[in-house]
Amino acid sequence: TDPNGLSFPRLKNDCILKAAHGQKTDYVPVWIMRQAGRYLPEFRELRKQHSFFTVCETPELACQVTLMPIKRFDLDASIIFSDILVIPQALGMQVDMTSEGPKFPNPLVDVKQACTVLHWDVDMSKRLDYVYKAITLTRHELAGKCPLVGFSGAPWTLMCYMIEGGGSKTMSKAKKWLYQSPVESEQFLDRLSEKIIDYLLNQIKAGAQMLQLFESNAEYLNRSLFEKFSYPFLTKICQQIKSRSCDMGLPLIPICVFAKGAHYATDLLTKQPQLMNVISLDWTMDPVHVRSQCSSGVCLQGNLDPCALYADPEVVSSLTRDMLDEFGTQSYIANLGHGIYPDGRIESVEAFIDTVHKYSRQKNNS
Ligand code: 1CP
Repeated sequence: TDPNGLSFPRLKNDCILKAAHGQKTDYVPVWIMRQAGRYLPEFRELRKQHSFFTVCETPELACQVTLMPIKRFDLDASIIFSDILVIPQALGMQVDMTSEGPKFPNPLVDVKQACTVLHWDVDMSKRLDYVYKAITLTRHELAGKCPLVGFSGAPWTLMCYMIEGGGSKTMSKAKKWLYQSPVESEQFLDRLSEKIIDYLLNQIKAGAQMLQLFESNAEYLNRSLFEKFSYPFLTKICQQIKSRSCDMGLPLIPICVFAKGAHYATDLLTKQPQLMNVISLDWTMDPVHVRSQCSSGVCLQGNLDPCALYADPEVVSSLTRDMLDEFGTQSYIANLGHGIYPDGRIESVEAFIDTVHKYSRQKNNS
């Protein structure tokens, strides 16, 4: 029985949690960012009937989609079906999901407006209730097959979407805030952090067994901007989650940070293993180099190029073995170096997962 009275089926596969805590595992655990997505025909079929946010907001549908990859593949984690943009929505922003990705018809204009127009007093425990319900339902439906990962966008990445109104090649509008109004930007990021902390604690309460923070837009920063506008908030979020989980009698679960493109800061990211238990590397980062900088106790995650899944299964297996040779087989979670693309090949996904399991067992036994 978890705290807060929820009782869930017994967990049968805790391999990823062991790896995240730096404990010895018999094999390398594996999951795939965006594993419940458009590369799955059953997902595309379901999306014909329901809009993206209807799926997110309907616990039964979110649960059904979360389980799709688990039914097909031998994965060591599931990740709740949702999106990082539910936080801007909760703060009162309209988000439309188009075929080209998310679009905000009314992005934030300036710092002053952001303070007045957003619903900062929103109660995250109520407003995003559908996410927590989906998590609790999915924990039951998983029947202990593997742990359930919860997630949130990190403050800088959410700020980018809220200002740019969608994807951008440069993030120049969002970066303008950082250079023109650094103090107000920090205040804005801090307020977002508070909302994220609240959101993630509610996910733990609902049954999340590991968390991932997506700082997908770290690639638009450099070390000095990252030190000011991202790292302090990632640290604060992890610190607060750990200490408040403790105070609230919630389980102390591992946190994974994915700061895409943060080459310039892998030393910072890997120096607080008690806060940031897992550091996820994107597909351009060198595992051997990052390992050499790591404090002991840090678990690394990643980082096969999502495009490698376009290759034939034998080639994928060979690339996966090379990746395991570089990362090693302990304190390691295999994954892609970013989310899987809509045209990723199913047979290549199978080859990836199968090779991680077989080759890591073989290496551990030799
Ligand atoms: O029409 C559709 O079905 C839309 C495709 C889609 C899906 C399947 C979007 C739109 N979001 C999702 C689900 C999603 N998004 C998950 C679900 C769980 C899983 O991994 O299986 C997760 C974890 C996310 C996280 C997310 N959303 C991130 C962080 C990860 C990353 O890729 O860097 C980001 C940046 C988003 C925004 C977003 N939502 C959707 C798209 C296409 C995007 C990216 C847009 C862009 O490129 O800027």
